[in-house]
Amino acid sequence: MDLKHIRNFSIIAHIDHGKSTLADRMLEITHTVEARKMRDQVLDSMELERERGITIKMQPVRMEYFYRGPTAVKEEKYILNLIDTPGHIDFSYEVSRALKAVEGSILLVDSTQGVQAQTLTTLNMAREGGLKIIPVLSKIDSPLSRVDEVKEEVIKLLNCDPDEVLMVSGKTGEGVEDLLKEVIKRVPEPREVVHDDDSLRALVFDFKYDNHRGVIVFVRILSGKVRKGDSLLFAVSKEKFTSLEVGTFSPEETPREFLSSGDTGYIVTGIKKPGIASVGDTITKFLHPLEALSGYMQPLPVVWASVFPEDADDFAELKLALGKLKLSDSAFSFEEEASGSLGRGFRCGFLGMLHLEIITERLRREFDLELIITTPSITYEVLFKSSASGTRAGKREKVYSPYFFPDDGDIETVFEPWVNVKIIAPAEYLGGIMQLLFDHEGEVGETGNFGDSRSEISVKMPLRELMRNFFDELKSVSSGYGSISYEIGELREASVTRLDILVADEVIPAFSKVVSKKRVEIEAEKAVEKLEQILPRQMFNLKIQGRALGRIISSRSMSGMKKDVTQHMYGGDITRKMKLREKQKKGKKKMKERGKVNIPQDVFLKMMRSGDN
Ligand SMILES: Nc1nc2c(ncn2[C@@H]2O[C@H](COP(=O)(O)OP(=O)(O)OP(=O)(O)O)[C@@H](O)[C@H]2O)c(=O)[nH]1
Ligand SMILES: [Mg+2]
Repeated sequence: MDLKHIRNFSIIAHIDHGKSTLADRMLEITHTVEARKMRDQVLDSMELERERGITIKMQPVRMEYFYRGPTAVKEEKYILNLIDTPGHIDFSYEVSRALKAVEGSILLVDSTQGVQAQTLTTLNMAREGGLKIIPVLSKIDSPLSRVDEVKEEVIKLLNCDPDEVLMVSGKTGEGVEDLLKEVIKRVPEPREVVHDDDSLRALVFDFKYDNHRGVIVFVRILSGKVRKGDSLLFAVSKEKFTSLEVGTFSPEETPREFLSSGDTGYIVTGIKKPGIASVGDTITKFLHPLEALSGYMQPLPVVWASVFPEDADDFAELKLALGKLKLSDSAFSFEEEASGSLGRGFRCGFLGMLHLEIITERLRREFDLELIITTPSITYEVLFKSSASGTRAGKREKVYSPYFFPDDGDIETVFEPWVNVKIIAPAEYLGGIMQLLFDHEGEVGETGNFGDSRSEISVKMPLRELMRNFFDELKSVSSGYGSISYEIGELREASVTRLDILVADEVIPAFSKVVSKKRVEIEAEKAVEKLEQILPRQMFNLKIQGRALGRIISSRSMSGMKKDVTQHMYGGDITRKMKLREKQKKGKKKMKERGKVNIPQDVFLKMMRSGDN
């Protein structure tokens, strides 16, 4: 295919503005997906994406479209390589990577909602990449659509001509075919630097892992050609491999004879070791190595949580599972960690609470491991008193895990990251939002109008407070209309302390938490109450307590009960009953090893989730 007939573009937008639904219609118009395989948001193929109705991972797809250009004598075939991206802020690393693989981007704005915080963030990313931006209003079929008003917002935002703004409905398909034509007209064709086949340069913008075929890298070919059987080299990791297959996305992997300059596709590497393929690396021919292109910045995790196997024997299996997850999610990172009482485990870094939830859910579903997951936390920097015990005296250290957060007496100063937040919301909710910001220690900066009826608020607040369920609370005080974007800012001094939770007089390290000193009583009460509700009743009475600053500040007692695990099985299979009793025995053994109370895995998951408060 000559470059003139290739277009690479993405769709970017705030969450739920209709990207994947618009992509559905494009796939239909171009006959990319057979009618019988079509379903809503067909590009959202992960089970979790379908359940939650959101896109988590970017998804490339190759479409063919016949179009007669202004100077053409007949219709010609165009290859349209689309990358659908997620809109949730936790997954914006996906967006930034997708944008390096395209020349243009559809900026979709929901005409019932208007420009939102992530519209601005993704637009900035596209601008930084020098991409051609096509502004499009979505959901114009909806009775709630405010086309004129939102169009004005978009024109102001982009400083563009009114004619440049297109309109579509992903529901009815209106305007979608015109949009495809505009993509061909407005998005520049791919540039090619070198022509000969051996000067292969393929940018790795994503990858996934296949148990049989190893790592499959998603590439944008910037120059040269690649075939099955080629001997290739990762320019950065310097690892050699042979391509087992090359192909394009339709959207499932479809083998092709070769990929060449301008194409978006995949290469099957056969590599099964983790740590070799990384996003941002460049693939070249082994015999004609070229310099790597500029890659991607590794994103900095925002929240951390540690994961331990319930059974120490599962450690190796857990390590393997995390390695595999990392091979399908390059934003995820983990490191080995040992905590006296929880044994050996891993400290994991996430880009936000939703990212954390998705990864832990995948661990549970895809790998069938019994895990202990600690309360998520941001990182603090602690300056230890010179009188502090041990080797840390006088030092300044990062603390990732609440259970390693030192006792008050050892701390000289604690520093914590602040974030610069932007909120866009209808003006009538401003009062409620200001109260919420006050509750979350926000420092309100500039407040201005955004369009006719909305406000834009700049705020600085501790990252700790942003992670304390701020997103959900903002949604609820603004009836769902408030949107938010943020970036990590400076470090400031913090007034925080460690809150421990004790069950039957033993500290459960996974439940320890770093909280604002001002809120320590409320947080202790909340944690104890929640645990009382979700902890299964034991066979004996037990106390649940919250302890901080050297004293017990909250307490509950749970009465015990006698339990026969087989009592709910009427008659039935005696071997199954025996098995259950065996299991119970094993469970009891574990209880002894781990202390007096056996805490099931879902209790850790529930305690971890902020939304379940
Ligand atoms: N009325 C109407 N609803 C739409 C239209 N397009 C999408 N929706 C609805 O809007 C919701 C979000 O649609 P998606 O296509 O998943 O949005 P998205 O931008 O891909 O969402 P994320 O990928 O999670 O950011 C769904 O409930 C859709 O049914 C449209 O053109 N008209
Ligand atoms: Mg989507």
